[in-house]
Amino acid sequence: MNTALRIGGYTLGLLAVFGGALGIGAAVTPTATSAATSSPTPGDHTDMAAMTAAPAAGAATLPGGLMVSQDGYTLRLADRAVPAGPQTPLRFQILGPDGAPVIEYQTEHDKDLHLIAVRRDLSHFQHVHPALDAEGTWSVPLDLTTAGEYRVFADFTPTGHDGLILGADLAVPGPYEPVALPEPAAIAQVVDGYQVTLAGDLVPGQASELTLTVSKNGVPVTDLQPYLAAYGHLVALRAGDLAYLHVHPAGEPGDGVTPAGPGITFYATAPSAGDYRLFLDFRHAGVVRTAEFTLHAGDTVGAPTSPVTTTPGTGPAADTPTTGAGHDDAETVGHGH
Ligand SMILES: [Cu+2]
Repeated sequence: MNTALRIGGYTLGLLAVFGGALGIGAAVTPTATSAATSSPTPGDHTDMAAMTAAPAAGAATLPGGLMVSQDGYTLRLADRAVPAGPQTPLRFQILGPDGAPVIEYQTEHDKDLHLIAVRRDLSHFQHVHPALDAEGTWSVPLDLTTAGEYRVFADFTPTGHDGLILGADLAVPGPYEPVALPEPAAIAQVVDGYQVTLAGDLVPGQASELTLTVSKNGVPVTDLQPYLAAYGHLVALRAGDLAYLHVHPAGEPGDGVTPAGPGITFYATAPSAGDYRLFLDFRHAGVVRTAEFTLHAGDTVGAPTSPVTTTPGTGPAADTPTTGAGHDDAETVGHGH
């Protein structure tokens, strides 16, 4: 493919992304292309991908988790509101294009479906794995001790389809005080002497390398245990609308090159500048713990200043320690409920 065609094809893809149904060719210039993105390197597949993916590019570039229904699949919660409590059952179905509950899933990261629940102020994060019954209804208990507006995300791959992340609101009636988003910080203190340090910049619009380094009592942890087919599982949500970022780990346990710590590397794509909340689940000594960070996309993570606590630091009203909160693993650290 010559350069002109390459640029043309690439521009076409961008137009599909940015212009939606606008007529193609109206105001296309190569300059606009190069200004809008980094230029494709010779020989890569960016141009072809842009062309072939053009019809679906608009949908593909929308961040996950913002919609309750996408590509014919719908997340249907059994209840829009559930009572507060430490073990409140959540029941839901994934409805397929034919309107029937989906029963066949493709396993990703060791599970057929990952469920993330978080209060809309980005506190009270939980990552659990519901059970599926024969009728296609998923169920899992959630720790909804604290009232508020929650967002529930189902992260799954229907057999024969690309992965989807659908989101739905869940109300937990009762009085509550929203907590402010903690300031960006490069260090998260986790209970039991664990500390996690974040290095890397979240650059809007591109896969950004983030490395989270785990230590315990000041000693680097080099024997992390696989959790969900990785040495860590990272969820990143945009403050403001809880857009769910695409994140994938660099390497996996047993591939011969990925170390079991202390560093865990991910690639995360932030859809825009702004603030994001990151939740790292990692497993060590048989226990899954979570470290939380606020990261501002577009800026550099500064030198460590004052250590910032995770959930407990979000305010005196926060009653749930970050660590161990919300995992369904029996071995997870308990904390008073
Ligand atoms: Cu999961």
